[in-house]
Amino acid sequence: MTARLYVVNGSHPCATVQRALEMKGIDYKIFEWPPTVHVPAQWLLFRERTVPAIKFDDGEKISGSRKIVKRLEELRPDPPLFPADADARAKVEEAERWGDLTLQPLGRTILWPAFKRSPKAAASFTPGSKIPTPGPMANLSMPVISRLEVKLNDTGDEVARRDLQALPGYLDKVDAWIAEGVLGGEPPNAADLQIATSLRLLMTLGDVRPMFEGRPAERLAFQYFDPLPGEIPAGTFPADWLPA
Ligand SMILES: N[C@@H](CCC(=O)N[C@@H](CS)C(=O)NCC(=O)O)C(=O)O
Repeated sequence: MTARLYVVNGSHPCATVQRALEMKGIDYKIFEWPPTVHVPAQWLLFRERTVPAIKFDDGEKISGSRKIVKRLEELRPDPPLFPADADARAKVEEAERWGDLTLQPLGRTILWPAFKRSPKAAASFTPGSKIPTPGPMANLSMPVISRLEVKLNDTGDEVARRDLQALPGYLDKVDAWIAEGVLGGEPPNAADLQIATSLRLLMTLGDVRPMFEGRPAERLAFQYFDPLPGEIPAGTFPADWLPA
């Protein structure tokens, strides 16, 4: 079995699926879209506008990180990404769902307004890309890309400010799941893969990193993944937007 995974550089749910494919030992190739181009292109190919999406060699197409991971689990049960015990599985599924629906959006609602404010941070993210983009070109295009992405993701300064305030509460939830043993085990489960990639992306923000310091959630961000290339400098957001 082989697959083609459609991604955008830096996308956290794409990294989740990539690792799941690697754990399952499925051969795959990456197709990387430039950001914003992926929206109409994905719609044409998958009838959904988001990445990640996958096409298997038998023609099967799936869009959405949780749906893809679920299908990978059916296709290749070993190694398992969900516990065999029903109660433990329900907890991992709950954490995975929360990671997708509640935590994952912050990687967009906070990051895109940050890029709009600090477009010159774009160059620092290019080492992660398969599309060879010179740093100055990435910086030049970021004001336009970030404006479009802010619109596409229904975000902006007010939303970013609200979500920055919500983040410590979300990190408390992650810390509690780690203490309970739902997250943070070896090998990672589906919820670890979903949540760690969002934490790692948020930690590219210099304004956000202090919120993680000394927390179990900080360890989880890099337990299964290397740090993401990219840095949005501290001071991008006004100090009074950040939680005390
Ligand atoms: N929660 C879904 C959605 C993923 C998602 O929103 N991906 C972003 C990139 S990180 C995207 O493609 N956004 C484009 C859009 O919203 O139109 C998943 O995990 O697959």
